[in-house]
Amino acid sequence: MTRLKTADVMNIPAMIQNYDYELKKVTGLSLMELALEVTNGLKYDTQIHRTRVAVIPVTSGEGAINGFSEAVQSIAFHLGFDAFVTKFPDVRGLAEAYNKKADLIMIADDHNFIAINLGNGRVVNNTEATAAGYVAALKQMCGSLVDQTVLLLGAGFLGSCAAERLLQHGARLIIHDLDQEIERSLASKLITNYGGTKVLYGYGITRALSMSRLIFDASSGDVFIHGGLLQDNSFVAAPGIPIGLNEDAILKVGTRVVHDPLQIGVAVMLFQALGS
Ligand code: 2YJ
Repeated sequence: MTRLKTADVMNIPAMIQNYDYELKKVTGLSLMELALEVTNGLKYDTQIHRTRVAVIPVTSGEGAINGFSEAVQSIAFHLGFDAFVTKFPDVRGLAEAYNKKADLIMIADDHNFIAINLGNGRVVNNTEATAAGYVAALKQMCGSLVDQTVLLLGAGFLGSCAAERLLQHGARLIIHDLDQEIERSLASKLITNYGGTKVLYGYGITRALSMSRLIFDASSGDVFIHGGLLQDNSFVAAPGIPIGLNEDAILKVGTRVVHDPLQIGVAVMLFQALGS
């Protein structure tokens, strides 16, 4: 899992309105509408304004990331939550969150980023929420995933969460990972449940790209897709950091791409934690 850097998150608070405007242009849905789409059944209501969200900085491992907690808070605030960053990190921050009557806690170390709803006990994991949000974004961009071939880049935890969701939406998957053993292992697991016509693997990146107009980039490796390999009219959902497209490919895909460091994942976490 890629560790976020200050440069990835520092502009999120200042740019959140603009980000949402662009997201709506690309997917037809605002950040809130996308998160509500994932948590179908949940309705927006004034409960959000009454929900106090405490973001607690964590210094363990590689330490707090300057700007991370403020970025998470700004996303929650933008969505209408009553969000604050605790003055203290770690266990003192947890005590502060309880003392200040937080309803929902957001907390991340180097391995896990979770939301905990103290009222209903729900715990939501950022990776699962991010996968769900980006699958919804890809579906929105291209209309429907039913019988569409999606190239899934990266067969780690993010990729495997996305794979389940993509298959549940009726897509056919081509799985690609630089590590062939990881690729084979995810594909075999999915084939058991969804069948061999729905899950393909072992094609190599060039052939896989020639077969797929839709790309879900859950990789966190080096840039490896060049513009020449992308089909015309491709759609890319890229939660992986950094994005696996080089400059040519980014130019070619134009506005048909969704990629951010935190916004979609955090929005979906918040709404999934609220529950229906
Ligand atoms: O509180 C802090 O500032 C830090 N402990 C935050 C650590 C953030 N964690 C990561 O960057 C992890 N790799 C998980 C990020 C998930 C984004 N999809």
